[in-house]
Amino acid sequence: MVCNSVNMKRKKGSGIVFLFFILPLLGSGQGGPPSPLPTQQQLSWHETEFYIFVHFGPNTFTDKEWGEGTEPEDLFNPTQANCRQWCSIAKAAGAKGIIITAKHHDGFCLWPSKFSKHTVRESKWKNGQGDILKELSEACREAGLKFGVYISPWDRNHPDYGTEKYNNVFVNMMKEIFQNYGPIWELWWDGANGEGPNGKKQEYDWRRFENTVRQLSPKTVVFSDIGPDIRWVGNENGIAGETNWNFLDTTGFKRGNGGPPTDTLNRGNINGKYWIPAECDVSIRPGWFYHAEEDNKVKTPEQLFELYLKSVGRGANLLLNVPPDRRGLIREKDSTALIGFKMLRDENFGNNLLKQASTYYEFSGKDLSSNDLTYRSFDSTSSLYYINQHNFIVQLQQPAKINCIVLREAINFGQTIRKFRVVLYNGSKPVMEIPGTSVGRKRILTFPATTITSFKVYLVDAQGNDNISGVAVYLIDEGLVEK
Ligand code: FUL
Repeated sequence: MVCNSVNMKRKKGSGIVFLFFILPLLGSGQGGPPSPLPTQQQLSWHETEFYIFVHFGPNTFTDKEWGEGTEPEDLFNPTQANCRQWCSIAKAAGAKGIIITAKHHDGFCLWPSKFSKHTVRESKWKNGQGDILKELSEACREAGLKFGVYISPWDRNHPDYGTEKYNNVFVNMMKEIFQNYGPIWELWWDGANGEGPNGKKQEYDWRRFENTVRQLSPKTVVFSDIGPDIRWVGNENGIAGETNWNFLDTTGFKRGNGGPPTDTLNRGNINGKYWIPAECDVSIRPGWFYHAEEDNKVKTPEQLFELYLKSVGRGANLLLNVPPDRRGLIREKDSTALIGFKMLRDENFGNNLLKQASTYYEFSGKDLSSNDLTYRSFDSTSSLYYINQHNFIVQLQQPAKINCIVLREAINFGQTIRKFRVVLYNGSKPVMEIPGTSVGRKRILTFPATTITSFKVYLVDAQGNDNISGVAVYLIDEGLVEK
């Protein structure tokens, strides 16, 4: 890709197209403290943006959220389980992957693990010949979806739980999963640590677990309360902090109860030592597992859109749980809501009004009336442009009513923008000011619809060079503006 940067005096009508691209040619921050950087795996994780969580297991058949571990295996008997149906719904919803509860706290394994006697093999389903992980991993591959696995270390069934032997069991189970069903894109470790069948709690050997995964599959991104790759957002409502740093200090903290305060997880640490971005997990229904009585409590497309603004729109990722029912199928109510959610995203983010912007200026000085404004044009065929100054102005070709501005930061160079201000203008008159802090991968700002002719973005407190890599402007449905 070639960065076509032309510095010229005010020139109109350059037909600039504003699209979202991460640019390879920007300098990294200068002057400030070095910012932690994402790994390649984390960077591509950021780009997955939205994916589906699947909670499925004995709880689906007992109407519980946390099984006891004593449930007879025969309970698990989905009559029409079809992982391809889950995948086609996920695809239609624009999700990029699926993460399944391979083992929840009740210890039941959705694959025939050699290290447990509480698995699909002991169930009636397909006469004990079934294997959900096999079916789902294959269906995801066919559909071009990423495949992830949730595995709870807490196990209320396993006889070894609460003894050192259990750490071997857990490591062996992970080996089975990686070797038989990989590649595993994301591994999800639940930090819960309760009593097992013998009344004892387990001392999890996290260091060993982590080494095992790194060795087996260095490209897998590992989620837990505190990473190492992705952190919990501190709530199960799917909402990231309006200020959301991709950094976290983990020294001295443990997974589960020994984690940082939830508001820290929600916002990250501004000067945190490690790049550990937030993932927002939330269910489309009140519970994580399917319960028929919640059929009328499925979130609406509008509610899902709001969650999207409060997760992806704040630089985090959205992991939306959609639980299959006792047949092993996603209900129509849920899939209808998901398709509606996709339509709302397409309709509202389909028309970037900056495509019609005639001129785009950068300015480094405070005084915008200066004649010394410069602009950088970019090659619209390769659709890239860059800004390497601290402020810039976007001039529209004609006045337009807008209520949404999207900023993107080139996070491959770190997260350097700490404070920004957007000022909307109608002619020479400022009509609204929107202050903000973090930008991150994507920052979606919504506000009451306003007619503007231009806007200025002030990057007030960037650590080094600001690395804005994308700007877009929309008029979204008024009812969708963030409350
Ligand atoms: C929690 C679990 O206890 C819930 O059952 C659910 O799996 C949720 C995603 O994580 O820690």
